[in-house]
Amino acid sequence: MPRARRGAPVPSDFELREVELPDPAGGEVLVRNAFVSVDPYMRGRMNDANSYVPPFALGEPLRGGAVGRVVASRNERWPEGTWVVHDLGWREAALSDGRGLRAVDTAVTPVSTVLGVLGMPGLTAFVGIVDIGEVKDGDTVFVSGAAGAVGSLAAQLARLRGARVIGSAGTQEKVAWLEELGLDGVFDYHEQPAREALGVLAPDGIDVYFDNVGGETLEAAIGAMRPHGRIVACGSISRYNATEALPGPRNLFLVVTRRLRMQGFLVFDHYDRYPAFLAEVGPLVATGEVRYRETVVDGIERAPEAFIGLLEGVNVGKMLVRVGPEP
Ligand code: NAP
Ligand code: FER
Repeated sequence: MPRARRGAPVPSDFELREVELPDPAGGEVLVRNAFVSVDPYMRGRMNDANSYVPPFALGEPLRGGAVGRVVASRNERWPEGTWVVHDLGWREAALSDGRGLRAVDTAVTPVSTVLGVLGMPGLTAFVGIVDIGEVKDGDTVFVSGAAGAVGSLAAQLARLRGARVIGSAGTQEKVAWLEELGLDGVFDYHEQPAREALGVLAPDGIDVYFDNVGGETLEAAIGAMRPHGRIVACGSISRYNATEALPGPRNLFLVVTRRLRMQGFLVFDHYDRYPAFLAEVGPLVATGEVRYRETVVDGIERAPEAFIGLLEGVNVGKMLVRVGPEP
């Protein structure tokens, strides 16, 4: 990435570079990627600001999730032919010292799923619904960004726990898919303000709000919360490209009067839940009881376009870039 960015990213923020990779040295493996991931958090890492992870370094490949096959190995733990998920990001091939690799089972579900419904976004949905939101039978749950990677699983997991689920998304195609998934109420936030839609779809209020977008939708959800409700603060994508600090929800005092709990979380703190998540959601995905969609863009040179598109809402489900052969 050649420069830090204010506002929406543009193609000239990115540069495609061809480099020769050396053969693996002792302990190293060469991974040929099939898919690289584009995720909303990457926008934050393009700012010149430190968080708990450093920003992307200028001139270096963008780090992030990717899945590929070990094609040359000098590391006994990761023999040639093994499929692995790793964090070396946007490239066709990567040299790894073996640290941070996780083996991928290619037998049951396509490898792409380890970056989406069975990967980081999936775990985010699981932790948010189960651990943070404590969704239970009879709850009314509202999920924004409901047709996205995180949101579409969050909505389905809430339904499977016996909740009545309302979802919002940004296009008619997404609304139609969410209706097909059996959500109890769906609206397009471009067509109808969230406050109005929630008044119609959840006239008795909501118990849990799974927030992927922030902004006006968050304010509307706070206004619709029932006493002792829980707000799962997962993301705030409506502000990721903002060039100045935005005002918070004007009705935040309702947190006090309605005794609400609003809790933020980062999935990186919850990888101890990965086995429980996979045990529950893996079989549901394999049988088709939980459904997922992916929007796939072909070619590493199109990763910037995929990322910019993700922030604009081009994707249904998980946004991925295919950069090499699948199993
Ligand atoms: P995603 O939902 O698959 O893709 C992003 C979607 O955001 C777009 O498709 C678009 O859909 C929507 N969007 C873009 N601009 C918007 C706006 N101004 N207002 C409302 N929606 C907008 O991405 P994801 O990976 O599943 O991530 C979803 C959210 O979870 C993001 O906020 C992300 O930062 C957060 N997240 C948090 C964690 C964590 O650890 N806390 C982990 C992963 C993801 P529409 O067409 O519906 O607008
Ligand atoms: C995300 C948005 C933000 C995310 C992580 C962050 C894993 C973390 C931001 C920070 O630490 O500043 O979607 O997903």
